[in-house]
Amino acid sequence: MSGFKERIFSGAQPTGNLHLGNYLGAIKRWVELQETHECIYCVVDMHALTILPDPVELLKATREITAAYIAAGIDPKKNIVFNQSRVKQHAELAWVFNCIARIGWMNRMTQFKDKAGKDRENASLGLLAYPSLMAADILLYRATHVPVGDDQKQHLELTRDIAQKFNNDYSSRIEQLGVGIEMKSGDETINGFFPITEPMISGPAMRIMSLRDGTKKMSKSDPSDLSRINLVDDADTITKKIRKAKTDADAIPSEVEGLEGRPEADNLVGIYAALAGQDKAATCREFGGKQFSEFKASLAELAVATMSPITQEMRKLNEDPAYIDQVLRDGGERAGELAEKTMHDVRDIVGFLQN
Ligand code: AQP
Repeated sequence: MSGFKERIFSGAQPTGNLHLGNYLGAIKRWVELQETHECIYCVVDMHALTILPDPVELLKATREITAAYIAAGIDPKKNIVFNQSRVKQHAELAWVFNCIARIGWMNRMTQFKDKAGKDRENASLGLLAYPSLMAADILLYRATHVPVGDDQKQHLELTRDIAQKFNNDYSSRIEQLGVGIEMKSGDETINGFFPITEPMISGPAMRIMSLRDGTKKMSKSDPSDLSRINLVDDADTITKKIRKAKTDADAIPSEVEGLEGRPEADNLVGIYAALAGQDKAATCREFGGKQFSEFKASLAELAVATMSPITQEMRKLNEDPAYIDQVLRDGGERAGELAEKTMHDVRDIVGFLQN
């Protein structure tokens, strides 16, 4: 992307315990990216409100998720770690984007369709507008890259659509105020205010599936606790959940093509590969011909070795809420400064009087 300084933004919702899917699909990547990029990691508590959690649970989960970020290896001094609701400009920019985005775009979002279910008329307006707030989260910091799991791909495409439409709708004003940055749009070079953000979705853990059903995403809201490995699970629980994970009767294939049409096998091989930092083909070569009982024992051992230090650190951090609150306050202040810079220009661009 030309012109814009590379910056990472991502977040997770404090809607319950983080699980292995959140860790492998997102947080592990966030930790790696802090070595090379300026990163902003958010606990998106305003998004959590779309499912109306108990207020006391929301407060608790906000602190716990922050503890999980830090325990996983995110350095809150080097990066910005904060909770979304603290920086009011998220809501302010989301309103501007609500006036840019089209209802038809929102209605097409599969996450909205899944979460609203059959009774769409009764779903909250917040649930429908969720992707518009997500676009605001990202673009408030003019983030160029967003590392997320595969389930967020459609929302990121919509973020790009919103940025593009804003840049087009206000192109002459952006030029007149001199607040744009040159960037490529197809073959053309245009002067845009918001970057067209690149999603970062790759590797064997883009979409970790439920341990009980290889066709369903591993999710915080799955009623079965056996369907996921929570970051707070102890070694015995992790081992038990992997032992009970659904599989088929065949052995592990020696080549990755042998996983086709075998969702549960594909998922467990993918989890092993992501934990071991290899691809699925390497895992198939290592375990090809072995029975699941043997593979699951190795997978459990690797999962416990990877997760236990994080779980222990999380427990320690959870006993120090004052430290967590201080991290979020400090991160909120630094995020707020960046956010206000963007929002000040946005107010000028759209024509809000602010002097
Ligand atoms: N199963 C998954 N595999 C890979 N990545 C995943 N992510 C979520 N589930 C998986 C990624 O984790 C990041 C944070 O997710 P989130 O908490 O903001 O949202 P979510 O996708 O709504 O998570 P859940 O667990 O599925 O929550 P519920 O059940 O409440 O809907 C994101 O980058 C996401 O891609």
